[in-house]
Amino acid sequence: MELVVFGAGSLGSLIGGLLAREHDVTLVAREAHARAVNESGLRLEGAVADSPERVFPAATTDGTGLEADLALVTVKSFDTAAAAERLATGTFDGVLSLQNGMGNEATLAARLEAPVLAGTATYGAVLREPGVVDCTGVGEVVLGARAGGPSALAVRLGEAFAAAGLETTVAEDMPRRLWEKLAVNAGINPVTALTAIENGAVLEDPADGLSRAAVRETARVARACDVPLSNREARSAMEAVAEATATNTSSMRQDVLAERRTEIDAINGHVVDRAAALGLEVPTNRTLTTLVRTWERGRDVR
Ligand code: KPL
Repeated sequence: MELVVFGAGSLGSLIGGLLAREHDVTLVAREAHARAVNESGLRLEGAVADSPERVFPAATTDGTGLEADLALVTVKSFDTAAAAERLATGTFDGVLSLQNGMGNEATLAARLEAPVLAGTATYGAVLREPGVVDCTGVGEVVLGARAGGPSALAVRLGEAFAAAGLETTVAEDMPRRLWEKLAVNAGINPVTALTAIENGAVLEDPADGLSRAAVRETARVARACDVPLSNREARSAMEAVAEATATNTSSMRQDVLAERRTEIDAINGHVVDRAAALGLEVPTNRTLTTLVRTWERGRDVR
């Protein structure tokens, strides 16, 4: 299968690198990373291989006019519209969003003719340097039709992902899965970013109360949106990811450490916006959102 990974940062490089074990992959990446991959391949380190492994995807900085069976979108949520404009100049049988936050699939679908699938990924990844990606936790990719229900394209992609050794589930309840992942990110990402702790520490005193409250509020908003996600299910999902990635640096903490804009708007900010539209109070998500936005404004990265 021919695949394009649009947005080869940490997660995109890891997933793209794993897919390149089995498929023809092109990474759309920043200049230094694309140059390193084209010159020496992509080095995969950490939990996905017994010893570091080199794979050889193609890499480019230009995401226009590309052709492939699938475009995998892994850009930050605030770059989704710009990515869609460039993807619209290419030809794909399908597009899969593997991004954090809510609303990415709708942004893509509004601009693209190809069918858009939804996905979530809980692999931990850190781009150590151009051409080197470290898997800091083996997770899972879940993908399926964005409105739920069966999808032949999702089954085809699921088989392609599994053939490359990725832990993959094809799901028919993607709206619920997306809200569950949103709850996981709402509980882990801003708390780790604001307090400089690793993911596992959100389960310990004194951070645990804050994380669990953010998760509980997110599940409540999901239910108000007719998505059946109980507090217990959301909390177990967050605890499972925090345990499985206990020593990891969340993507939002990586953004804060690198003084980059975060995905707060599409994560806790989305919970706050949906709650406001429904007349619900989500004080923990509101406070976390305000704190991270204040940090962003202070660094001039908004
Ligand atoms: O999605 C994540 C992220 O870091 O953005 C995980 C590691 C799953 C939870 O924080």
